Amino acid sequence: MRVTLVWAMAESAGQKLAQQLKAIVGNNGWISDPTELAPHLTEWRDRVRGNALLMVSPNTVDQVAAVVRACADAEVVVVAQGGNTGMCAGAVPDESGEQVLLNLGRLNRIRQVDPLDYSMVVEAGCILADVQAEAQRNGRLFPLSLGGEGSCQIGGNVSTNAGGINVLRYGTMRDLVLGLEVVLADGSVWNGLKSLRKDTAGYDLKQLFIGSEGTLGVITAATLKLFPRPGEITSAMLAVRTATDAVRLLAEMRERLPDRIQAFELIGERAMCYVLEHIPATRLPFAQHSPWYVLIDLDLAGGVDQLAGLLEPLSDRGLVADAVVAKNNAEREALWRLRHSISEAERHEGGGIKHDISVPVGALHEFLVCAEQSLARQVPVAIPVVFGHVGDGNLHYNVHLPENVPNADRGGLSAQVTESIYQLVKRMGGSISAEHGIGVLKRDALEQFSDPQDLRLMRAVKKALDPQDILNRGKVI
Ligand code: FAD
Ligand code: 2HG
Ligand code: ZN
Repeated sequence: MRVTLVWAMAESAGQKLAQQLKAIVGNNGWISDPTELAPHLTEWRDRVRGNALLMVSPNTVDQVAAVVRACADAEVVVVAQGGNTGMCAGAVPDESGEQVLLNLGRLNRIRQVDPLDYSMVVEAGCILADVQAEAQRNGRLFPLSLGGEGSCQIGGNVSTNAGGINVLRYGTMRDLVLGLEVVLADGSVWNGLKSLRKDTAGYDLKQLFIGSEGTLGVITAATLKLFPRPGEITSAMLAVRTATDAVRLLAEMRERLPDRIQAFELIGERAMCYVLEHIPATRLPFAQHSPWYVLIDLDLAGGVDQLAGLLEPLSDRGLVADAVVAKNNAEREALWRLRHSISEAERHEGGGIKHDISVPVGALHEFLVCAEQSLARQVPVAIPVVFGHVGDGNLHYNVHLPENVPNADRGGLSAQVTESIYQLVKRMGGSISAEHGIGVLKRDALEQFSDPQDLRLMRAVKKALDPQDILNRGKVI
C-alpha cells in the first residue's frame, strides 16, 4: 500500500515537472513520443540505452536557464545532448526514465563573426561543419575538424574538448575557445563570452567547463578563435614500414616545415583492410599493402612539386616506402575517405573495444610493441586495429575479438584487453582518454587509473559547481 502511494507521488511530481518544462519551451520544443525519442536515447554504437522523462529543445538561453532551474527545484537530473556523436555514452540519460534530456540542437545561431578580431560567437547547437563554413565565408578558418563534423555540435565539442585531425597545428578545442556562456546548475547564467587573448585576472573559469561532459554546466554559447585561411592544402598518403618510421618522419618534416603540417594521421594495415572491405568506392592508392600508412595535409606554397622534393631524400633513406600525392580535390577527398571511414568500417566488423589513449609521441613505438606483446600473452585471440593522431601521441588502439568467440566469453575477454592496455598506458605516463572523454563507459577506468589526488580535486570541483549533482549524474566521476 505504502509502495503504491510513493510511486503515485513520484509519478505526479515527474508529470508536473514535464508540464512545467513543456510550458517553458513551447509546442515545438519538446518530444515525448517513443519513436521520435529513440535515436536520442542511445549512442551511435548502440552500446548503452537509456530512457527519459522528456526531451526538451530550448531555442533561447533564457529557456535553457528556466529548464535547468525547474529541474534543480524538482531535484531532477538534466542530461545535455548535442549531436550525440560522442563515443562514451555521455549524452545518454540513464534507464530510470526520470532524467530530463536537454537537447541543444535548436540553440543554433551564429551571433557574431569578427574577422578583424579573428573570433566568432556561436551558440552551442551550431553544427561544427556550419561553423567552419561561416568562418570560411568571412575569409577565416575555424580549424577543428573531425569525422563527425557534419552532425556534432559546438557545445558537444567544447564539452568533450574535441581533438580531431588538425590538433598538431591548431590545438584541441581547449586551445580554440576564447570565452563561454554557461547555464549553471542552479539555472543562473555565467557570461564568460570574452574574446581576449590575454587574461590573467583570476582563475581561467572557462577551462573548467571545457571537457567537463555536461557535468559542471550547460554550455549555451562560445567565442571561438579564428585563424588566417591556409594556402592550398596538399594531401599525400605515404606507406611506411613501422610506426617508428612514422614518428621519425613527422619529426623531420616538422623541422623542415615548421607550423605547416596541418594533419599527420597514422593508419594501420588492418584498419585500412576493414575500410577497403566495407566502405563502397574506396581503393588502396598503392600497388602493394604496407604495415602502416600516413595521411598528411600540408600547407605548402610550392604544392605538389615542393612535397615531391621534400619526400625524395626521406624515401632515399628508407623512411618512406611509397607515396601518392593528391593532384586535385577529388583525389584528396578519396584519400581522406579512407581515414574518416575507419570507425564506420569497424562497425561492420562488429565494433571494437575502443581505447582512445595517448602516450608521449616519442614512446608510441614502444607502446605499440609492448601492447602487442602483452595482448599476445594475455588474450591471444585479440586483434588490434590501430590508427590515430600520431602528432598528438593519440592512438585509437581498438581491439576486435574473432567472430567465433562465444558471447559468454566476450565480456570477460574485453575487460582483460582493456585492463592490459590501460596498465601499459599508466606505466608509460599516458592518458586513458586522449580525446573522447569519460562519459559512462570509462567511468570505472577513470577511478581505477587516476591519481587519488586528481580524483579528490575533480570531486571538489563537481561539488562546488553542482552541489545537488543534477548535471549529468553518473557520468565522468
Ligand atoms: P554529444 O555526443 O551530444 O555529447 C558529448 C558530451 O558532451 C556528453 O557528455 C554531453 O552531455 C555533453 N554535452 C553536449 N552538448 C553540451 C552542452 N551544450 N553543454 C554541456 N554539455 C554538453 N572526437 C574527437 O575528439 N576527435 C575525432 O577525431 C573524432 N572523430 C569522430 C568520428 C566519428 C565518425 C564520430 C561518430 C565521432 C567522432 N568523435 C571524435 C567523437 C565526437 O564527434 C566528439 O566527441 C564530439 O565533440 C561530440 O559532439 P556532440 O555534439 O555529438 O556531443
Ligand atoms: C577518429 O579519430 C575518431 O576517427 C574515432 O576519434 C575513433 O572510432 C574510433 O575509435
Ligand atoms: Zn580520433
